[in-house]
Amino acid sequence: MEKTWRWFGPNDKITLPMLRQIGVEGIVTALHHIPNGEIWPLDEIEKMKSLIESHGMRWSVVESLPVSEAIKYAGSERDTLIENYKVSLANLGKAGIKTVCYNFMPVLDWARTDLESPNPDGTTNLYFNRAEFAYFDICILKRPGAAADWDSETLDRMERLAATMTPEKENSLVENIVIKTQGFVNGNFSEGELNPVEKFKALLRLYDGVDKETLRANMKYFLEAIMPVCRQYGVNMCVHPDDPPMPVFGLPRIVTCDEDIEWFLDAVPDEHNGLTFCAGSLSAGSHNDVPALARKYASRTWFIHLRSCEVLPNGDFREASHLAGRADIISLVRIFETIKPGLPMRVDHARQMLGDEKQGYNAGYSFHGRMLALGQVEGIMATVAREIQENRI
Ligand code: DNO
Repeated sequence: MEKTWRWFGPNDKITLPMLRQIGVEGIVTALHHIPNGEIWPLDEIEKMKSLIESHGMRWSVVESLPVSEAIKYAGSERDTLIENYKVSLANLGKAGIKTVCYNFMPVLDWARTDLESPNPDGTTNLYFNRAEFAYFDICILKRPGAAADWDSETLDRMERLAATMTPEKENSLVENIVIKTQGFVNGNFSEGELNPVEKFKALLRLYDGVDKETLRANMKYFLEAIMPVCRQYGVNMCVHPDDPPMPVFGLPRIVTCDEDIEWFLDAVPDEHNGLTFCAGSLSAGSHNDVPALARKYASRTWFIHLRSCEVLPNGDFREASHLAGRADIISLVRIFETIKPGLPMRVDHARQMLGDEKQGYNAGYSFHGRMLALGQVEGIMATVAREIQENRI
């Protein structure tokens, strides 16, 4: 696997020289300054590429070239937006950047309720609390019919939580779900948003009447439209699984499990239509056997996210260490290195430790925590390389 790292561009407090020192080979980034839906000009792409190369690394993967909401819900501007997307893909292909990660999640890119959940050793990590998420859905958004989407155990927990809620706690829940996890990856929301809840509701309304079948049809429409450009320039698209891998806010989700992955790969059976194997998102669903999915879909995978979740008996999930949790990263490295060696891989959502929490890094993108995780994964990679060399696997 190629050791890559998600870097948020020249404003990232973690600099390219720092990444070079810790053994990163490839950079995963995007032109974050270009608004969603607009064309990525070739000269801007070349500028970013040269900057990365001047520090002895390469621009391995684009994460993300965002798919605008109107493409997902099939708004009137969809075809114009797809044309822009195709030009950006062609420009990336001309510059030699051939792996593009995107997602097809309506409204919300990923979701957590707590971004600094404390561990006994003094580190913190991300956490998804079902009762808090249900509270946001039912009591803050006041989404019609929301209660019917939650199980009785979660609703009981939510009632108990409601009794202890304060305006400050409500506010931080909104910040975590709508702003802090979204602002840096999703053009829908930004820091300092005046009325995030109203904006969120307006976005949800765009999906009125869009069910799973419709969203699937819209994804197929998008993929079929861009495949000719991908073939012409050798660009590999890799969709990121939905995080968490289950429906939220009554919105359909279409990349959550084996059947979903099989569906979108078969719907557009072109090798350029592939998967970002995000072990973390997939392991957050107790329905997913992550190593089995890796074995089945390695050949259509173009990019790997290594992290691992632990699902608790009440359905909450937390990010585990990269050596623990449901993902079984040791098996995943064996599977990918034997079936499709050399894919770009980045560690993801590591803990905050040793002062990370004071740096204001994007949620899930600490420095020390990710560096430790990368070291752990490097150890696994070296062990697996030896196993392969000695014909032991
Ligand atoms: C969160 C990330 C996602 C991912 C996008 C890809 O930490 O894994 O934001 O980059 O969903 O489009």
